[in-house]
Amino acid sequence: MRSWLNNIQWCPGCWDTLIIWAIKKAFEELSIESHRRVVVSGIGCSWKASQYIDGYAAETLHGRSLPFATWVKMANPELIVMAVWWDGDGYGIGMGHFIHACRRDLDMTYIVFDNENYGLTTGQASPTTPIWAKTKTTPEGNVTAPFNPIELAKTAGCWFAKVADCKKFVEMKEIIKEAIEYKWFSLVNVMQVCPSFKRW
Ligand SMILES: Cc1ncc(C[n+]2csc(CCOP(=O)(O)OP(=O)(O)O)c2C)c(N)n1
Ligand code: SF4
Ligand SMILES: [Mg+2]
Repeated sequence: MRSWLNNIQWCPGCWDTLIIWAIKKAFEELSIESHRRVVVSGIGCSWKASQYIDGYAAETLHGRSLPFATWVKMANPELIVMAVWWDGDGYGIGMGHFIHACRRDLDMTYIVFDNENYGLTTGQASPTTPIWAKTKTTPEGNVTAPFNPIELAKTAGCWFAKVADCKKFVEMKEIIKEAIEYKWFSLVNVMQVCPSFKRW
């Protein structure tokens, strides 16, 4: 059988691979077998993430993985449900779903691969692009301040909202494990390296 690493279709040097690896290790170390987990992805560079993680998987529409994941959890509360999203996906088009998922506070884990830009569509500004960063849609520098997803999550009712850094593998994996074990809605915003478009 070919390794999942041989199937990766991201740009050379993309750190998405490390995040997927950390999620896989987290499930493994928590002894959560593949038949008990469901990974739901949205649209962005990493939409194939759910294919690279053993277990049940669904690839949904841009901004729609949380409502889909909510439905899965409500249909079968025994399943360990994870939604994987990206900054444009989750904090742009999917923002309404994010806020309501925090408010509902169901037992699900929400991982955001935050590369601070729209990578799949080749580098436009996203809701987390830093001020003054130059992107395709902000050639003179971004004049709109990014918001803070952690503070927003807490305000909306989610009490497990943490930042992880994809360059610190062990720490990232431990935070993901903690999030999976947390019995309510948990957010892990992973700061992700995007060598193709994040130049700040
Ligand atoms: C409803 C809808 N609108 C727009 C798009 C086009 N689209 C695809 S990916 C994307 C943004 C991707 O950025 P992000 O969510 O941050 O993921 P990344 O590629 O950076 O990992 C957009 C706007 C789409 N697929 N569906
Ligand atoms: S655009 Fe960025 S996030 Fe997307 S695959 Fe390439 S390096 Fe990775
Ligand atoms: Mg992005």
